[in-house]
Amino acid sequence: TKTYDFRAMEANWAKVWEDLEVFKPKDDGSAERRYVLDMFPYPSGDLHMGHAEAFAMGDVVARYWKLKGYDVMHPIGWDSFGLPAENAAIKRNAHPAEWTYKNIETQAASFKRYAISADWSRRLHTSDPEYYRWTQWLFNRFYEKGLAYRKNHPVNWCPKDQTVLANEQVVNGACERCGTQVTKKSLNQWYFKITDYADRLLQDMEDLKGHWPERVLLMQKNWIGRSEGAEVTFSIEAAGDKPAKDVTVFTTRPDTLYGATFMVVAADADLAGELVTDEQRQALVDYQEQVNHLSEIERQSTEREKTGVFLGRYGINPLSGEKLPIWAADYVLSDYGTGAIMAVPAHDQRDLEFALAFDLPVRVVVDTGEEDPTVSRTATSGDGKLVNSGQLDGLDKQAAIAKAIEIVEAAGTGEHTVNFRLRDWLLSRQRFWGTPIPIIHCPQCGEVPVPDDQLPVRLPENLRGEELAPKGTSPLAAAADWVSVACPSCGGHAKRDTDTMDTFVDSSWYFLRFVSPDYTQGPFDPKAVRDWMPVGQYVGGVEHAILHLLYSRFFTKVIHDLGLIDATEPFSALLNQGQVLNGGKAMSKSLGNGVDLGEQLDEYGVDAVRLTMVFASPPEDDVDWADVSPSGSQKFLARAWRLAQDVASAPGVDYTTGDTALRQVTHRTVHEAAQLLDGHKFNVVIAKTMELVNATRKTIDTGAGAADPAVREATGVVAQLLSLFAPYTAEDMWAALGYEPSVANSAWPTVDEALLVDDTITAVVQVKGKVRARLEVSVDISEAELEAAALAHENVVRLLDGKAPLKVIVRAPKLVNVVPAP
Ligand code: ANZ
Ligand code: ZN
Repeated sequence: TKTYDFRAMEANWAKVWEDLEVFKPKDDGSAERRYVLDMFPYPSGDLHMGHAEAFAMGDVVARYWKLKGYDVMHPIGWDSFGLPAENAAIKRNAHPAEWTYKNIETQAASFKRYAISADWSRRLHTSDPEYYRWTQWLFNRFYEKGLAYRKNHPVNWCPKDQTVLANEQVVNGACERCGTQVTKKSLNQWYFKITDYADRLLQDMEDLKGHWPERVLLMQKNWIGRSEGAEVTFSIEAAGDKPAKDVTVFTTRPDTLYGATFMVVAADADLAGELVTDEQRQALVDYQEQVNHLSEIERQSTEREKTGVFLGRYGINPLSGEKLPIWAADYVLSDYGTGAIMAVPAHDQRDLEFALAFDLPVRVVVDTGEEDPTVSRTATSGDGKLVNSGQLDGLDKQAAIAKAIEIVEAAGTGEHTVNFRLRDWLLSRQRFWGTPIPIIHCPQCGEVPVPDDQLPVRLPENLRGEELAPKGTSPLAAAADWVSVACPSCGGHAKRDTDTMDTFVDSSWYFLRFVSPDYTQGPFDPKAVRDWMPVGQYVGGVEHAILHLLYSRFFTKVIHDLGLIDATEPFSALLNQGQVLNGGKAMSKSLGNGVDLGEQLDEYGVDAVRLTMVFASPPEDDVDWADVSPSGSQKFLARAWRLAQDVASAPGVDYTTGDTALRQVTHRTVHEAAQLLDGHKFNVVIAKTMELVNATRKTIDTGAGAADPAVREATGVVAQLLSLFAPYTAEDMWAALGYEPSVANSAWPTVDEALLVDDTITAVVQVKGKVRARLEVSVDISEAELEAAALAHENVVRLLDGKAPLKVIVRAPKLVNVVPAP
């Protein structure tokens, strides 16, 4: 007898699928189209356990939908620009493309072995000129709409490494790599105006509710950070030769205006320098120097002691007329709100800490019934009655907010405003391995976009190793031949922009390219987009909950507004798979608990590894590899596979003559599996499949026997269900049952409702008081279902003779009494 040999199966079926192009969508409108997408991989070395999990989950959905009869598109490609390739190239004196494309080939081979049901004909790489040509084309459209612009922005700068540092790379004010004190440097950089879309990005999340994980929606909401409040203007008294001036603050709590005891402006805002008196100027300059060494993260840390300097000036509270000293401090950010605040220490914790540190007054204006903040060192932010607040006294918080806004609006000293935490998207990178920004800087004409018919602006191919290292400017600046170019507008000497785009730009529209990856008339074929978008199921890690998803949503909206697509959201449903852990901890080199995917596949086979991933827990949960048993999965698969070897009836046999008990298990399994799969309870489907395997084995060994039609039916269903999780084993079973490949092309089994009925009862149907029919029904049949079944019975139909009954009395599940019309 044959034995379960996963290696032979893998060698055999992978090739058959490829030859048959099983997973290429028909794309002819003969079936409803559905688009399943896994977040595309970054080509860092070979696939790892994390890929194995994520792609196993996405594949369940793609294969399930295909069995259900949808025309499924499930493409694959690579997010292939980015730093690791560049760093590897610098180290090896090579070009980043070499490392990148070598890794892509390795991963592609692994994905094929892993039996992802991908349409390989749609493969794309964001670092291909054929792809980034259209990334640049889209940049041009954004530019025309005023959605791509340049501005100066201070960046964290390491003077020794001559490089820009991300906030995360600044540790205690020093460069993470070399320990040098970090400074701020102003660079002219490109931005996308995502803030123009803040409201829509927030609003449209309503439609994603129930289809996206709640926590992702919450993270996006917080990131967008809509705040309602007021801008209130304080007039600043003249001091010495400094004239009077207005300063506007943003507050979400205008009700606390009477509790303001000082004002604070961001230490790094120009305003601080404009306000400061001559006596205080040196103190401010020293303080600014100190603040310069901090990253944004450090500045916002609540752990740090509050620091600041008095600017020597006073502002007048527009409500109370009180004089408030003005300070500069780093806990107020220059790029949020107006960069200036009124400080209300009794009701704002940061202000309270500052007040306590500099001995400034604390005045309670909302009586929350809690302890005095000066004593408890805790600001109170809850509701209560307003006190010490003139015309606001006695109101509660909400009413006082409304009243205060009314007052300042009437006086012309303030207005209701909405503020967003979301910042514009800084897309410039001073790095080599990315999409070049298609702009030419001309001394005569200024910024000139590279004309569409001259795209792509290709990366130079002659740079190697150290030439790619950042030197304070983009490495592209060193490629003199490349930089120097004729101005498209006047023909004079001009220079290319030397920044490349954040790789998040590449991944913000790749789902649109997949619908027509070879299209040359534009970034995508409009018809194909209409046919396929939006993505019906997107699958990927929660680490992309904010940026990638927000940027993709932004791109989709802009492209919609350009009139290029109908969709306004890219992904109608999102599934975040969990992580693969080992021993309860994320796998890492330093912990030495990494598990090599290749070794697992060699030892247990692709199917056993995939089944283990999916069986371990619901897809959203983490999988701890220390707690699972790929060898157990392998044993189960062998057991399932043996059923197909034992089936002793021929294809085409009449299942209805088979063993009812087994048929009931089979049909119930199919029925439940569909519901479970729709609800992403993949692990439970596997458990149900295991039960079906057991029931089938029992029928073969001690019941109706291997020749019973029910055994063939059940085994076919096992193969179909397993095709979602263990495609090689499933295909081999399908072949053993005598069917043509591929099981993936078979149809989802039709459920015979009668076999779902668990406990049945005989219901009596009376017409005019006489028993006219008996129905076998479920004990829990509803009144409506029973009535419908009774009225559909041929005897009842005949007696009613086409007329509606006068009355139907239903006593489910036992009796229906039909009173015909006279
Ligand atoms: C007075 C006040 C009283 C405030 C109170 C809060 C509580 P969100 O909700 O995040 O929008 N703020 C305004 N601009 C700021 C800036 N550039 N940097 C740091 N803090 C700033 O926060 C709005 C509140 O944060 C504003 O309301 C302001 O403090 C502060 F009981 O004004 B509030
Ligand atoms: Zn010019």
